[in-house]
Amino acid sequence: MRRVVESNGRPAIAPALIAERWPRPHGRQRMDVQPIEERTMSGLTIYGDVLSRTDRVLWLANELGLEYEHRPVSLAQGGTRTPEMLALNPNGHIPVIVSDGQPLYESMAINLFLARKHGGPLAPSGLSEEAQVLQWTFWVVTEVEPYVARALRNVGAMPGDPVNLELVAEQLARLKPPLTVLDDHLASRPYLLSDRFTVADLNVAAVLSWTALVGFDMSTHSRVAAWLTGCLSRPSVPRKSLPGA
Ligand SMILES: N[C@@H](CCC(=O)N[C@@H](CS)C(=O)NCC(=O)O)C(=O)O
Repeated sequence: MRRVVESNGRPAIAPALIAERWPRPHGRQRMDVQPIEERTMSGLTIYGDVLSRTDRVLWLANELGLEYEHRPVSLAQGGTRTPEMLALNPNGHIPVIVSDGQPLYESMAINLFLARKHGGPLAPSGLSEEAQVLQWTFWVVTEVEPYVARALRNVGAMPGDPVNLELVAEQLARLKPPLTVLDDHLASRPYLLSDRFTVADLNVAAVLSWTALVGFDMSTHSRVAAWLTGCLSRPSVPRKSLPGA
């Protein structure tokens, strides 16, 4: 099988190969993941599978050097709808964290909260940087993530999901205008805010990390491609194990 492996070890797959890569019917084990290194303790518990938006929270926690307990929640087995999980997030979604006894959901809110709480170079310093972090985070969830998510839902990656490669191609085409905005922005700076990696880069890169799995051709956005490769090569990025990878 033709397969490109990104420098971070993730496979990049063309849409035409997706049906081959994730043939139907799916076995549950196809979405199983190798747990990332679990560390005992703590004031922070992260609920959710690495093959979900939980990846961005795990990445941030690793990046901040936090000790945490990771509790995988299986999407395939309805793990988000158990009484325990619904008590933490009545929407029935992951990720969820409990930080010093306080439950919190919404992946980007979690990341902004943790960055702010723990500070350091990842966090915005001052109001202007905070505004930019918010701008890029809202930007990626509104201008980019809906298309990536719709594409992912139509490549048959999850049991019961449709395979509609025409729809996938349509969603990928919609990604081009926002990615051109990002590409232009990166023409004059190495990272979104300036010259250091921040939670803004992490939030945007975490969403864009999924584009490789739906076959988006990033070569037309070379600055984004280089920046994304750099972000996803950081040792703190949680490893995902995909079928056959
Ligand atoms: N806006 C939410 C979306 C959360 C979400 O939709 N999570 C998905 C996994 S990526 C989920 O839990 N799906 C399970 C379900 O809908 O039953 C966030 O960013 O946290």
